[in-house]
Amino acid sequence: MNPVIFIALVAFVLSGCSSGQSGKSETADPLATAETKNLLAGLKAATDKGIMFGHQDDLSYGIGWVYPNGESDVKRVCSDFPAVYGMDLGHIELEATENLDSVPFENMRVFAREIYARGGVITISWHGDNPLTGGNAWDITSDKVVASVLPGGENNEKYRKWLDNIAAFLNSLKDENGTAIPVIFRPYHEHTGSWFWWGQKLCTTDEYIGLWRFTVDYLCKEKNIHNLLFAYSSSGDIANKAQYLERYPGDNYVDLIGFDYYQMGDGGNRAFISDVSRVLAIIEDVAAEHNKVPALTEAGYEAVPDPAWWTGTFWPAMKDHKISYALVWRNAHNKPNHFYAPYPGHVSEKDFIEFHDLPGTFFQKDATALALYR
Ligand code: BMA
Repeated sequence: MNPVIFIALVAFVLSGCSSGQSGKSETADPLATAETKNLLAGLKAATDKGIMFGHQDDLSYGIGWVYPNGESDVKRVCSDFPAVYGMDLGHIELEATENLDSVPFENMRVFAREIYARGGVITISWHGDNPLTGGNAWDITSDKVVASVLPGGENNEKYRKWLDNIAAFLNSLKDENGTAIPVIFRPYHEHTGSWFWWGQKLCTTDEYIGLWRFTVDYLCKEKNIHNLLFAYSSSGDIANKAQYLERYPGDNYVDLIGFDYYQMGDGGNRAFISDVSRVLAIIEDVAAEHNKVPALTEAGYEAVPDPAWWTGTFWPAMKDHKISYALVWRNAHNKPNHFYAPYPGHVSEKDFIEFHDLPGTFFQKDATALALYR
């Protein structure tokens, strides 16, 4: 054989026979929709350009307003929506009409359409109740909960029904043409800590991995949901790669990897910068080795009492890293001082506008320009 043809053939075979990006954007769900695959590729490519800003429940409520009376605290401050929008499915398992933070699931459906139409990114977590005790996600009175929902466990049937509710909701996220809206699903987060029923001390490694794989397989294979990317995210207490990967369910079950980290108390700015930066370096490494997309899946400083926190602490913690997004937690409207993004009149308002204007931060207008779904 002509050596040139031979080399070309070998290269073709090694690239997985694809004409595209050598399988570089393979989703955990091989049957993921084209838009979902494009989103993963788009997120990956965008890490070279900047970091998207995200906010939990951004469109649902804020300081002094509840949908539909307002729109977004972030937009009120910097005239731009976030690029990433967090939502939570807690209580959908109970067939409630509102989630655990009083957001009607019906509203989330409307928001998802709006967000997708303008090219924003949706990430959904699940603070699901404790299926064994009937308590909430933070009920850690038993270490038998995960085992009880796995196949052979007494709550497996119940858990399947819970996932049916999750599947029905995810399946209902459609644009006006009936196209499924892609979502980054982030269940069983902060599992390296022990404050949720799926946490480190509440189940074994095999049980956690079993829970993750069962959930992904059930949604993708049994319920045929194909608009999901899966995000694996630990808590911030990560010392090294081995610890981060101890309960990693495998490359075929994960698309994004991240961790959650909050600044607590005064004077914690330096610790926030050094800890976040150190753990980001760990997950960037893991992401490179496993071909996943890294992100700071939750972060913040409750009530942001530092007027220069955005450009003085938040940005320095991540600016030297190539991550997809950093999402701050919700601006509760009925829980005093429980907010993580500024609102008009807040002490960090001016600094947040500067943060928005940095070339390396992406908000909605930038995300729209990135055309992540095409
Ligand atoms: C926590 C707090 C709670 C909320 C939960 C799930 O961090 O914000 O008030 O219920 O997240 O969103």
